[in-house]
Amino acid sequence: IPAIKLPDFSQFGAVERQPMSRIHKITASNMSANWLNIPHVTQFDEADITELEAFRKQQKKMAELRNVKLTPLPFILKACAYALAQYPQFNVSLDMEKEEFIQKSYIHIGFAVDTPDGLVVPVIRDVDQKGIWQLAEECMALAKKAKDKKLLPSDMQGGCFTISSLGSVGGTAFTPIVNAPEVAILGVSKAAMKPVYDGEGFVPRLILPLSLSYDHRAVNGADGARFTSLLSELLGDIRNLVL
Ligand code: CAO
Repeated sequence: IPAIKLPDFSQFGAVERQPMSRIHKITASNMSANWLNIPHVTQFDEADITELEAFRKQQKKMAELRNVKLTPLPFILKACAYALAQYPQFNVSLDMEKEEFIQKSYIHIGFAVDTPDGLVVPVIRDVDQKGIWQLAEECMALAKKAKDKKLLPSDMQGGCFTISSLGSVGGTAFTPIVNAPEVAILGVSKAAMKPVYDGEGFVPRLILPLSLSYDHRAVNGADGARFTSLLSELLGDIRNLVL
């Protein structure tokens, strides 16, 4: 592809050059490769998390006793694990040379962590087999390790799917880039109170925006919509997660 020619910026005003961090260099190279190799589609959806949020708030005392921070992320991890089990076409990698799908029978999910040095994606193993408290503990421990620059290569390997949560920051939707060799990534934006019609009138409900990008070579559009509909259903009533 044609390179981008840089002008001499100093002709426009003062500038300063800084070397990229190692993480920035790796991220830049991976993002370009993923963007150029993967035909992306992003499916948007919403989940009504009013009840989930009430439940999460009820757990505040228990969270303090356990010394963990319980955010929506462990619930989203659990819902994604359930959806990956239900729709295994999202839990594959593509071997285009051999023209084969590599189907995984484990469910390891990465989550993007924003650090001063750049973006890293630690991976939680066997999310389907873990409870919410354990997931909350592992999220906290891995995010801390990431921010302290202590992640080992093995902490970032083996992911089947990634969650990029910008919920604590803001935004209504975005189009995340698939983290190859995975074939899908879920972007989560900030939940907001919205008026929802319940058949009789408008009621205030807490709505979580979801943005699922997937590799259209591996997943078709109908499955993309099925996957986010299931996530919306699971997060709308987390009792579904124990079924
Ligand atoms: N909507 C509204 N509020 C949300 C939310 C959402 N979707 N997700 C989290 N929050 C709230 C949390 O509940 C918490 O509030 P309380 O203390 O009142 O409970 C607050 O936001 C802060 O949460 P957090 O950021 O400490 O924890 P988290 O589990 O949401 O996220 C982590 C952890 C590591 C994912 C996050 O710190 C992070 O790094 N996010 C950035 C990821 C990123 O950069 N993605 C882009 C990648 S592509 O460039």
